Amino acid sequence: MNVLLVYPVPPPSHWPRGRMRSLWVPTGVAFLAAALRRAGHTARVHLRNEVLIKNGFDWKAADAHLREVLEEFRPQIVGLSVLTPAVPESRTIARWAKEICGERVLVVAGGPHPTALPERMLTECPEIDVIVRGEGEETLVELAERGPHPDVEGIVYRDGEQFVHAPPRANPDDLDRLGPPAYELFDMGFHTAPSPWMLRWMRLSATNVRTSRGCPNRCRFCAGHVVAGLGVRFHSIDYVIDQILNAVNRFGVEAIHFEDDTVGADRDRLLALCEAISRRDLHQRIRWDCCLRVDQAEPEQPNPSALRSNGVREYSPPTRGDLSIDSPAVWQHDDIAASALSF
Ligand code: B12
Ligand code: SF4
Repeated sequence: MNVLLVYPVPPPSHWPRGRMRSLWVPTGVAFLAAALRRAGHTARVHLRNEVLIKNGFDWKAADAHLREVLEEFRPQIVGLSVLTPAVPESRTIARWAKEICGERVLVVAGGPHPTALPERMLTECPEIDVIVRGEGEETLVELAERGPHPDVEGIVYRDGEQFVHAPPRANPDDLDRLGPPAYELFDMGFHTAPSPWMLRWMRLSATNVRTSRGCPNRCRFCAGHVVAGLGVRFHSIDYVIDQILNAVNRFGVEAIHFEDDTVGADRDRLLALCEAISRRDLHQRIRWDCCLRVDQAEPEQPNPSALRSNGVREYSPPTRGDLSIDSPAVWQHDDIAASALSF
């Protein structure tokens, strides 16, 4: 089956400080594509932000390009990965999919927004047929095989005027078996182009690697748990080292951003990761950075010098450092942003 995975882009009003510059490989899409390929399907990915960055933000050309991909690839399934600000664009893309590929194309939406509000998303976007809630690798593969059915765990869909909620699907514990991400479907030259936005303000060739899913905390503003659920699940250290080696040897990166929700969830495991990086001499070859919760960044926890000698570019104890505030409402205020950065 041909499956087109589309990553819609939020409107410019939601781009941090008015600029779209993300070079991240979207991990969810990359894992979904890998699962589909393992199951024998033909997957393609289409990242709207990438197309826009590459064509100088010519929206008309970007729209025409996606419509051409739909014409030419003729997917049986179009999967949309949806964040709340990208809902209007997701609806437009779902409409194009139906117009171009016919009513029989199955339009599926997953990601934080549909997971949180499945009925609302189906009501607001009548061209979307099915919602996948939570982590979607297993659900999407089963959906491709069986179509919408009340036994396909993790889906919500319409049946006439009613919504059918299949039983929820537990997020997988064994993360290694879901990887590696389907890098072969991405333009990795684009994603690893030297950029100051991957590792704070250093113009390095870098990529994002995920070592875990989920977080043990519940910060009030954060929707991370909506998809990942309670607690944290880890990739094995061997898997992470393989991913770093792959990024260094295959893509030639100089730096890694560990994109976990919070790498400090388990201090001993973070130190074990540092040791494994040193054992393979990777600390001589790459720089890396990551996000910790502020209260995990006490000077002695984990030992900053252990991290620094391990290739960490920036370690910021709470008394002098980089306070991460993940809220557009806050970042719109330059004075707060500036004081956060010099905190
Ligand atoms: C890494 C990250 C980023 C990175 C990289 C984003 C990227 N391109 O991948 C950066 C820093 C660039 C970023 C930017 C933004 N982000 Co962000 N980001 C995250 C973070 C921390 C992790 C996402 C991730 O990789 N998860 C791991 C993978 C495995 O999970 P996943 O992506 O959710 O995908 C799984 C499922 O959702 C599902 N799924 C996803 N899509 C689909 C599609 C289909 C068809 C199916 C079947 C299933 C499915 O299956 C996937 C595999 O299991 C989350 C927090 C979180 N923990 O979710 C916030 C989060 C997703 N971001 C958020 C926001 C708001 C943004 C921005 C809009 C912020 C802004 N104003 O700029 C931008 C938008 C970027 C864009 N789309 O262009 C919000 C979304 C909230 C919401 N209501 O939708 C979150 C939840 C954080 C929060 N504030 O709570 N982000
Ligand atoms: S520590 Fe980070 S990922 Fe965890 S709940 Fe807080 S903001 Fe979300």
